Amino acid sequence: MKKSINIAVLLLLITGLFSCTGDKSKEGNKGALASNAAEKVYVAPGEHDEFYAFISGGFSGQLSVYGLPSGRLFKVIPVFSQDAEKAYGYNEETKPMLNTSHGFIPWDDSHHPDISQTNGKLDGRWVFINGNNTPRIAKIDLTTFETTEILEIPNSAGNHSSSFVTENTEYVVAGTRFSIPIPQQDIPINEYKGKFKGSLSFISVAPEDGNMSIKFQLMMPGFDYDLSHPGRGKSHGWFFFTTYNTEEANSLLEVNASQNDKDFIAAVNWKKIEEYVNNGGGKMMPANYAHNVYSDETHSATSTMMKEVLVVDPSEVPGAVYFIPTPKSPHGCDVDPSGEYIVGNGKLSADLTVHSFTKMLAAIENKKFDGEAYGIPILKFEDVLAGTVKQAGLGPLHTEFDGKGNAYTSFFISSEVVKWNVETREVIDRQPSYYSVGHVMIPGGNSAEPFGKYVISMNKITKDRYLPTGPEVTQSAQLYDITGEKMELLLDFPTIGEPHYAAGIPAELIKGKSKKIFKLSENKHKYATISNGDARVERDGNEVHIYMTMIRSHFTPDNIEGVKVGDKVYFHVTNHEQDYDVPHGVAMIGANTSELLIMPGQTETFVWEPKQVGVWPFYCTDFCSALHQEMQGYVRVSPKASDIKLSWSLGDD
Ligand code: K7E
Ligand code: CUA
Repeated sequence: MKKSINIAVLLLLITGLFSCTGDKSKEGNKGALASNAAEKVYVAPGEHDEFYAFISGGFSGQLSVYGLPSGRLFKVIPVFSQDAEKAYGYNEETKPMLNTSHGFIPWDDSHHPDISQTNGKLDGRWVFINGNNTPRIAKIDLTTFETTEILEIPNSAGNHSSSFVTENTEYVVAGTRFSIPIPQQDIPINEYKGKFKGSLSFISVAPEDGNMSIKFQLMMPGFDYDLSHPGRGKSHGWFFFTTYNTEEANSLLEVNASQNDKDFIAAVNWKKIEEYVNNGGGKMMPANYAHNVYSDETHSATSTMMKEVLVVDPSEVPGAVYFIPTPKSPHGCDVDPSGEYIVGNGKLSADLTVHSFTKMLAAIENKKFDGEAYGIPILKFEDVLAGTVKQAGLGPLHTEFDGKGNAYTSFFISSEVVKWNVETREVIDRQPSYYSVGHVMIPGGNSAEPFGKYVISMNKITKDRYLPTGPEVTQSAQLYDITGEKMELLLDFPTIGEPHYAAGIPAELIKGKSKKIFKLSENKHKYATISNGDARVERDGNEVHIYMTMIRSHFTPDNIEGVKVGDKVYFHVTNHEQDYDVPHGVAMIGANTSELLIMPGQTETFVWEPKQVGVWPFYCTDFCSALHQEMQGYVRVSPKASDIKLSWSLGDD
C-alpha cells in the first residue's frame, strides 16, 4: 500500500515535471498554460471585446481597428492611401482628401496614431495619425471611423516625430525627421551643416469640431527629430523631442551620425511660445500646403491651398527651448503618466536614460548650462538625469506605462519587452517577442490614465510564427497580460502593413457614440436625390449627370439611353435605406475607378467614360437582400454622332 502511494506520488512528480519543462521549452504556448491563455483572449461569438486598438498601417498608409483581447480585425480605415473597397480616393467626394502641394498623392507611410484627450484622459473623439512621406496629419472621427481631415505640413520632410496630442488636445504636434533648406531651394547637399533646418509644427485643434490649423512652426537646428511626447500633469505645457544626427551629417549617417556620444532631447515650452505668438511674435512666411476637410453633411471633401505659415526662431524666445543631452542616438521619447519622467531610449545604448522634469526645471532656474547649440542652451546631463535602467537589453526603442508605476520598454535587437519600475529603475521582468519588436502599446499608455491590463508588442519580423505565404510574410502583434508581476504572452495576431505605434481605448468610451446611419433628410450633397421622383438624367455638353437612388433591391432609374461614346458620365447615387448596416454598392463595366460602397442616407459619385458602343450593365456590389442579384441595370451607349435622346426609366414608367 505504502509502496503504491509512493509510486503514484512519483508518477505525479514526473508528469508534473514533464509538463513543466515541456512548457518552458515551448515558451509556455502549449498544454495547460495555453488553455489558460486561450481563456483570457477568448471572446465568445456575439460578445464584444473590451478594447479597441487602432494600429498604424505603416507603409499601407492606413489605420486598422482591432479588438482586444481577441485580436480580431474590425475595419481598415483608409487614411492616406486609396482604398478600392471603400472607394476612398476613387470617388469624386473623397479625391480632394488626398490633394497636396505635390498634387494628388494616393499613398503614404503612417506611423503614430494618438487619441484625443481631455484633462489628460482619453476622450474618444478623434484619432490623429501622421503621414511620413508627404508630410501630413490626418484626423479620424470616432463616430464614423472615417478620415475627416488631412492637413499637409509645409517646411517638413519625413514627418516622423508626430502625431502626438497635448493633454487637452490643445495641439497635435508634428515634427520633421529630415532637415531641409527652409524655404526649399536649389543648393548643394554638402552645404547641409548650418543651412538646413528642422521644423516642429504645433497644430491647434478647435475644441468643438476638431478643425486643425498650424498655430506656429519652430525653426530648429538641422538635426533629425525622431519621436516626441507631450508633458502632462506637472510638465503640461512642455513637449519633448528626441534628436539624432546632431552631427549634422548629410551622407552615410549610419557612421557619420553615430559620432557624438550624446544627442539631445529638445524640451519645448510650448506655452511660452504660444504666449509669444499671441502677442504678435513670429514671422509669417509664404508657404503652399493643402488643408482637406470632409463633411458628413455634404458627404464630400474640399481641399484648400493655404498660403502662409507662422514661423518662430527659438533663439528669439528666451526660456522656450533647451537641449537635454541623451546618450546614443535616442529613438523613443516617452513621458510617464505623472509627467515627471522623460525616458530617452538610445538605440545604440544598453542602458535606458530617465530624465527628471523637476531636475530640469531646477537646472534651468540655476542657469547651469553646458554651452549652447544655435542659441539654444544645453543643460548638463547629470543635472537632469533621474537615473538609468542598467543593462536592460539591446536596442531599446519605445516605452509605455501601465499607470501602476511600471514601464514597458521594447528592445529591437534582443527582441524582448522589459518591465521595470519607474521610481527604482529596477528590471522586474522580461519576455521575448517574436521577433524584433518596434513599439509597444498599453491602452491609454500615452495619457495620464493608462488602462494597464494588456500590452501589445508590434513586431517587425515573424519568420516561423505563421504558415508561410511566399517571400512576403505578415507583420504581427503580440498580446501580453500585464496584470501580474510577470507578463504573460497570450496571443499572436497578424497586422496590416508594418505596424508602428498604436493607440488603445476601452470600447465603453466610444461604442455608444458610433453612428448607425446618415439621415437622408439631412443629406446636403449637391447631387443628392432625396425623392425618387427627382431621379433623372441630365446632359450638359458632353457631361451626363445621372441622379440615381438605390433601395432593396433596385436602382432608380435602371434603364438609361442616349449616352454617347466620348461622354463623361457621372453616377451620383443616393442610398435611400435608413436601416443600420444596409449599404449598397454600384459598379459599371469598363469604369476606370473602383465601385462605390454607399452607406444608408449617403450620396457618392463615380465617373464613367464609355469608349465602346453597346448596352452595358451596372450592378450592386454588396449582397444586400435575397434579391441582391436582381439589383442591376443597363446603359445604352450610342455612337458619338447619334441623335438618340436621353431617356431613363424603371419598370413600366
Ligand atoms: Cu520606432 Cu516610426 Cu515610432 Cu516604427 S517608429 S518602430
Ligand atoms: Cu443592393 Cu446588393
